[in-house]
Order: sequence, then C-alpha cells, then structure tokens
Amino acid sequence: MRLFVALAVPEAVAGQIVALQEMLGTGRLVPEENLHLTLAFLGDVAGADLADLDLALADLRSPAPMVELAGIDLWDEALVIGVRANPVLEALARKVAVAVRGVVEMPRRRFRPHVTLARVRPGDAVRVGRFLSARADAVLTPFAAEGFTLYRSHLRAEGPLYEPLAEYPLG
Ligand code: 2AM
Repeated sequence: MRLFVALAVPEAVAGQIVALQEMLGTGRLVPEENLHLTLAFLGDVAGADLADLDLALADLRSPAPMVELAGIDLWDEALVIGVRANPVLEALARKVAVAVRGVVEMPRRRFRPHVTLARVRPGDAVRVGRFLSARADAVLTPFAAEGFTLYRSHLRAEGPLYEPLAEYPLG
C-alpha cells in the first residue's frame, strides 16, 4: 500500500487555499479535502509492516509546530505554497523519518515543506504567470499542528483518494 505521513490543513486555512485556487482559475486543483503538508513519503509498504509502523509513529514525541504557509512557487508542474522557516517542523519531519526507517526503507530526500495547490501544464502558463504576479507573496493564517496523520493513497483515474489510517497527537 502507498503510504505517506502528513499534517492535515485545518479548515480555515484550507478555505484560504481554496480562495487562491479560485483566483488561479486553471490547472488540476487539489481538492480541499486532499490538502496536506507531507512530512514523509513512504511509497509502497507491505501490509505486514503497518502495525510496526503504527507503533513507531505512536512513540514519537514532538511539540506542536506553528505552521505559517507563505510564498507561492512553481516546482516543475506543481504550484505549491511554502512554509516559513520552522525548526520545530523540521525536527518533526526528521523524527518521522527516523521512526519510519526503523521499520521500512525510505529514500533520503531533502525535506522541502509545502502544500501543493494545483498541478499545471505549459498551456496554463499565462494564467499561472498572472496568478504569481498577483499572489506569489501570499501569507496564510498560522496554525498549530496538533497532530499528524498516516495516510494511505489510493491512486484513481479521477485523482487520488487519501485515506487517514491513524492520527498521532503532538504537543
Ligand atoms: P507533492 O505534494 O509535492 O505532490 C502524497 O503523494 C504526498 O506525498 C504528496 O504530498 C506528494 O508531494 C508527496 N510525495 C513526496 N514524494 C513523492 C513521490 N516520489 N511520489 C509521490 N508523492 C510524493
């Protein structure tokens, strides 16, 4: 099963992202219920490892990071909103990686915290350019992440379905 660990985006902030998506007016928008900040992408994990993964994540201790989404950028075909520098969040992502690697292999990748807003194509360039000129410096309301979630991603023709498997408290 395809798994990842992420922070859910609270409703009020998700609403601000939806307003940005409406301004963008092009691309494949990430549905509101799918908005998240990935802490670790595990890829394909055997079902037999799930219980150990759950125990390892449940053991993790971290303060609740204050997350401030700010600054929109285009990473290849992904339009993303970044995160203001955040040592607590970075330490949390490291702890998640250590917990996960105690159970399954996971590729080493630099943690670049972001929330993906939309996926765009070269044909969307004019609208994306206009949107970035107007809103690249967007700053959203900060939120305290009071927990993190282990998600299963079901890939479907109409877009992925993210199924929360377990939630772990922070703070
Ligand atoms: P993205 O938002 O930049 O697309 C579920 O797929 C989540 O895991 C997404 O947030 C995705 O990031 C992230 N992710 C990180 N590495 C990935 C990979 N190699 N393949 C798919 N998703 C990945």
